[in-house]
Amino acid sequence: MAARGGGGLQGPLLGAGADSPAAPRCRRSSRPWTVLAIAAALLALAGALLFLSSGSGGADGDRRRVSGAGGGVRLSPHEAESDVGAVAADDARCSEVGAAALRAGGHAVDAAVAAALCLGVVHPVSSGAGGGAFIVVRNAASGEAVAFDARETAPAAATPDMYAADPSTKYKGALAMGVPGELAGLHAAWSRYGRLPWRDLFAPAIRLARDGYSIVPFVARALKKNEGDVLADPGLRAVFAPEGRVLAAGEACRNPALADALERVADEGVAAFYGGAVGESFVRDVRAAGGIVTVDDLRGYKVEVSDAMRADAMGYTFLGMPPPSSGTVGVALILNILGGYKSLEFVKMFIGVHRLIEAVKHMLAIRMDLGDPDFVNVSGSVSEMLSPPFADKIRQRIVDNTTFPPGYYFPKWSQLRDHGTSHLCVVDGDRNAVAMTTTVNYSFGAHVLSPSTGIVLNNEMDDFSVPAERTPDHLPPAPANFIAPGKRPLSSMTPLIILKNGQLAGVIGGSGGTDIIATVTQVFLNHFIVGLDPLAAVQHPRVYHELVPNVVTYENDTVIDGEVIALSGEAIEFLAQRGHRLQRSDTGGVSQFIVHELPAPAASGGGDSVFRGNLTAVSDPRKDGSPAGL
Ligand SMILES: *[C@@H]1O[C@H](CO)[C@@H](O)[C@H](O)[C@H]1NC(C)=O
Ligand SMILES: *[C@@H]1O[C@H](CO)[C@@H](O)[C@H](O)[C@H]1NC(C)=O
Ligand SMILES: *[C@@H]1O[C@H](CO)[C@@H](O)[C@H](O)[C@H]1NC(C)=O
Ligand SMILES: *[C@@H]1O[C@H](CO)[C@@H](O)[C@H](O)[C@H]1NC(C)=O
Ligand SMILES: CC(=O)N[C@H]1CO[C@H](CO)[C@@H](O)[C@@H]1O
Repeated sequence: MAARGGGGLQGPLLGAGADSPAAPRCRRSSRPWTVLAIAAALLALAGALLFLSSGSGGADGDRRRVSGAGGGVRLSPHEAESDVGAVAADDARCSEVGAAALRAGGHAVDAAVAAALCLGVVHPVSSGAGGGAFIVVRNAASGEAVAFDARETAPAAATPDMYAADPSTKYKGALAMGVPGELAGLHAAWSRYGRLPWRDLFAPAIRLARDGYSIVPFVARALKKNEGDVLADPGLRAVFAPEGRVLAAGEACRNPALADALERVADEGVAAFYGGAVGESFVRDVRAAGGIVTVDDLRGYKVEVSDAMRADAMGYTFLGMPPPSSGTVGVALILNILGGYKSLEFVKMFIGVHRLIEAVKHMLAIRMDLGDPDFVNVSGSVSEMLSPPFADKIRQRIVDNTTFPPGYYFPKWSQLRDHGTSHLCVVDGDRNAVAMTTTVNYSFGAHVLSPSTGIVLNNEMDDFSVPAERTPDHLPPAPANFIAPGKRPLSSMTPLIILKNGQLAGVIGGSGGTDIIATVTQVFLNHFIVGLDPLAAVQHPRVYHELVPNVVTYENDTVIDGEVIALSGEAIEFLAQRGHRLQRSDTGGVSQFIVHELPAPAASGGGDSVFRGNLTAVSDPRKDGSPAGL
């Protein structure tokens, strides 16, 4: 039998078959993760690289399940299966909170709201009520797909030069905060699709904030890394360093002010934040810390609701965010560049990595023409990035035996270097789907916590370009992305819902700033094109590029649960021979992924009816997340 992804990792090469009946897949969780690295190295020797070779498709229905429905099947800490519904967040507790909403009869949106509120409490390092989000929802029965842009906006008092006097205030301190959109976005999506009471969706998050929750290793690491700033801010210190040192993994953390704030928003609705008592307290704290956001800014915040952007590539349809996200068009452009080669077999080989990197470099150069469509006309750039003939022209500029300095890719504007964030995927029993990426930009956003509300301030203003910027690439800052009141900054966030022949095929997205687009592209290719199973597709070592500096960063890291994720030496050698400069990285993107198993094309023909296949949900081991199935 052919190697099959995660199973195949240990299968044919190590002899003992994950495919043999005596070794059910569920036992994988008890195997030492180092086996993965050894297997990966062996496979690399065999010549398969970016994506481990695999004979059969990842969605071909030959996977075994350990048990039937009821409780979701757990195969590894980072994987869950269900034929009913699933949630993949980057924290086990919040995946479970989302799954509980589904069990209570909720729509995928109910689960996403409950899980996002939970993340804001237990992962304040990545997201929360003081941040913003992109939410893509597809209703299976109608096929309707809607994009909710709840990204932070520049406050009314913002100006293009507001950070000229002290550039550090663009990312640190209350002046770095954009008007938060998170709660408004959750409410807008819930108003349209939610089935459960708004209040009920808050209950788990409120309980965690009030009764306390355990700090996970990922958050403990971030606290340690930012210890100086955490101790320096009275709000952060009270919650995360109550005894004068930052909390360690396993210690209990309580945030009673956040519990109270969430309770009011649960009871009174989002108006409590957007102009009401919670918002007033929040703004008072923000202004005391030097911010310029006003209660009127909160009152005037608007979620942008539009049809999801549709892009077609490699035989799949992608539903995602329109600009100011550069993610949907970015992924589509890369896939259309790669999809134009005669056969896709190369994707499994070393040359696939080289071509991918080249496509990423071209995409990065082009996407900096994008910005908030309410302020700049990006329609020309968007249709170009989605057009196959444009991708063909770029492909002709890719050379298989070499890479080029940045100038070759015609970068006009300095790159956006964004960060932070958390991505979650939900599919419910009706096969409605949600892809949501939420963020406070940086670890702990602006490094300020509002003491009266327990909410961490975002530093999303950092995602704008500013005229006076000294950029690391010595290119001018992108004018399409300059600050203006009410404007939203360009983003790399890439929540996507994937369709095949009109049926749901998967939900995907990631965190990690500029690396998000390359992350999502590689996970997609690994599963849908190479045929790795969903877990292996996420685990597989990735490569990244930011165009400037002209360096490929590759993963070689031991993640939290001890698993080693490392690009092979042979791959590195192959890329070096083509002139790539390589640098090891231990902070790549993080991806959550749900695959909906569809019948083989020949077996389909169910017409317009919604197919209900098995779901496999994966939370990236890089952030030590766990999904939950029903
Ligand atoms: C935006 O630009 C495109 C060409 O790139 C043009 O066709 C269109 O008319 C412009 N739209 C507006 C509103 O100016
Ligand atoms: C790449 O191949 C071309 C011919 O196909 C050759 O002219 C060029 O020197 C090669 N470049 C490198 C870096 O090997
Ligand atoms: C990855 O890092 C480990 C530990 O530093 C090192 O021993 C190994 O050679 C590295 N592997 C590659 C392929 O760079
Ligand atoms: C889901 O998986 C189970 C067990 O492998 C299988 O019996 C069932 O047919 C699958 N359902 C669908 C819709 O493919
Ligand atoms: C404060 C901060 O670091 N913000 C991050 C927001 O994203 C940009 C892009 O990476 C980072 O440079 C900033 O560091």
